[in-house]
Amino acid sequence: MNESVNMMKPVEDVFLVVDVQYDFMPGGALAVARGDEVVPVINRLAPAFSHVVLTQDWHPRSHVSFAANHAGRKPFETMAVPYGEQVLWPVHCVQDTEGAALHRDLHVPHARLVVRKGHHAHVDSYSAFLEADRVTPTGLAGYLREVGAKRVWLAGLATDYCVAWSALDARAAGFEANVIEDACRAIDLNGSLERAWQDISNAGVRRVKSEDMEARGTT
Ligand code: VGL
Ligand code: ZN
Repeated sequence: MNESVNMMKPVEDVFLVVDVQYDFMPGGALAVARGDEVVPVINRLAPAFSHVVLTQDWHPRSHVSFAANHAGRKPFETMAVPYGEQVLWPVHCVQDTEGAALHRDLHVPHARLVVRKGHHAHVDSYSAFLEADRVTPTGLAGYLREVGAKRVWLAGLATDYCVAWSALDARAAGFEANVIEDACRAIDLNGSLERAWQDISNAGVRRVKSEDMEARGTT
């Protein structure tokens, strides 16, 4: 137990640690600049939560979001798909590959649940709650309600994609949502980070810093 961090209420606060996977680390297939820096921050915060949920981006090799699966398309272009505009990414987080593994230095032995998302070949899922078709649930909202969660604290990768979408959907599902900004790093593609912070604040998601949580005992 890290004594600089006060215990939060046992069931109401959930730490949601998003996609701390090798493909999002420097040198990975879809590298996020300084993505590895989130690991020690998350490790420091995690003991304050009795309830931690991890997510893992977990795609089949045939996934719709991979540029390589569309003739003539390149990574970071967008493409119209039945549920809207899809950013085309380098092949990343393929199920059961080393790139999809959680960072070995992530130390959250008490995490109770790992939500794997993006497993349908034809639908992406940035959000830990709802797939990109905006109708298919992952089951996380139901799980959190059933265990009595009220507030979700988000960290991980990437701020402007999976963290932001998860925060917005947490809020839409009726949870209070807080993004811990220094426990996240962004991809920042064509202004996506600025847009994500805008959307986050418009939706009533709070933006917090880990040092403030530690100083105030969080909530
Ligand atoms: C992510 C792009 C594609 C993320 C996942 O974890 O933010 N971004 N797949
Ligand atoms: Zn992905």
